[in-house]
Amino acid sequence: MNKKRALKVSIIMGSQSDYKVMKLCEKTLKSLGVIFETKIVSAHRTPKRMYEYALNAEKNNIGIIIAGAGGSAHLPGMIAALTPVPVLGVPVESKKLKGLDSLLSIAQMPKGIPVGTLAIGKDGAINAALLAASIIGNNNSKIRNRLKSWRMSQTKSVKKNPK
Ligand code: RP5
Repeated sequence: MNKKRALKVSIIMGSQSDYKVMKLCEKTLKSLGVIFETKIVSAHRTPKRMYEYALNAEKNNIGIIIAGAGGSAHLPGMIAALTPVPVLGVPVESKKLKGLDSLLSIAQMPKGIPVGTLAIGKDGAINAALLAASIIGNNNSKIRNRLKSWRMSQTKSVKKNPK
């Protein structure tokens, strides 16, 4: 790992079709000024790409990986097995089982290889980005302060009355 450069967040997804959900990670990280990259890496369809990506994650200055996948969602767990870089998993909604398959595939990791699992779909994608920013904020006061402001505006946006 290159200590002089700021650690980036790496957003990966199993398919182009996941991007409609995972682009919310990009939008959220952008709004907080967090450096990120985005790639398609599939555990099943591009296993060699996945292996190379995970083995080079530390060297490529990646501080947190956000991995989105749907259905039999092995990507986050396989990546976590190949690198010590922390992995946050976003279960993408699947056509047949509405993402319950994705959620269970990502959350039910055996002890020893953790994946921090977020909610299914768009909420999970946004929260993965917020969580990544809050972890990076431990060593980056600018990001920490932007996250505090983000939360303050969220609080202000909640009306007192429903009408
Ligand atoms: C998974 O299969 C992907 O993460 C995606 O959510 C799902 C369906 O992929 P496509 O058939 O849309 O390419 O690997």
